[in-house]
Amino acid sequence: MLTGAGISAESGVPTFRDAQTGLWAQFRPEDLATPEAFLGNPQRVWQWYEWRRELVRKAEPNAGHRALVALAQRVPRLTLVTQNVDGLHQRAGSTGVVEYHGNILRDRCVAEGIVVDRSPLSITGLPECGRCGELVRPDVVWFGEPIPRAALLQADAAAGDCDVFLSIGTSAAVYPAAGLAEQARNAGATVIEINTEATEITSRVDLALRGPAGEVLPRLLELLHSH
Ligand code: BJW
Repeated sequence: MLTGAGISAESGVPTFRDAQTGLWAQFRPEDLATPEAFLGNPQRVWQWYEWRRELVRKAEPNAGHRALVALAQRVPRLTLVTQNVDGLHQRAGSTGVVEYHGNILRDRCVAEGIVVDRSPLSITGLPECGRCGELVRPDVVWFGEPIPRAALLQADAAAGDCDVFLSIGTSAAVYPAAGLAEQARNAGATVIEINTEATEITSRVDLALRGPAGEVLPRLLELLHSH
């Protein structure tokens, strides 16, 4: 299954593309979520990420996240691939979560390319690597950057070898994540979408369940229990 920002919306974490409340209604992705934007203006990019980190830290997992924890206990094999960088699936209790676009709460050294702790001392006012003193960046995947190799391989393998593929709370507008549902379908899986609205893939899914993930997923679980 693949989750997106919609599953965390009910936890108060803004989505990207919802018309009124989405982050891209307020901010331009090319100013904030590209390596070029970071190189050109790290202060601005860090300001935005610190604001979002604060939101994520204060957020709590919701009924949708919890339903997926329970679902994993009900089915023999479940791979949870998330585009979300908020760690809410893990905080709800999901294990083995494949973080396709990284995690906003981790820092990565720009020079070494590895996850690091920040230096407590910073001369520039920007966060610096505790190991080498270079600039750190959020450990997320920006536009134009590759998906972490292990996550890419795990997601491809799961999509190519599943009976049911759930696409939950994602607009399916960003690739390569958006291609996973198609990969699953081509491999013979039943594709089910759970979303408050129609998306790019709605016309190609077997079943579209309309509604908030925090309501639809617990209901789905109830139905499984009664069978
Ligand atoms: C609810 C709900 C509720 C609301 N319940 N539902 C092929 C074709 C065209 C372009 C490309 C292509 N392949 C690659 C590209 C380029 C690009 C891309 O896809 N661009 C498109 C926009 C056209 N992709 C990339 O650049 C990717 N990298 C790449 O391809 O690298 C190639 C490469 C290889 C080798 C070397 C070098 C390069 C990387 C993409 C990175 C995306 N990053 C972001 C930011 C992450 C960090 C951060 O958070 O700051 O990831 S962008 C943003 O979009 C974020 C999300 O994970 C991602 C997806 O968004 P998501 O989750 O779907 O959210 P929304 O807001 O779009 O949708 C929310 C949905 O929820 C809506 O449908 C609502 O209706 C619904 N909803 N409330 C249920 N309660």
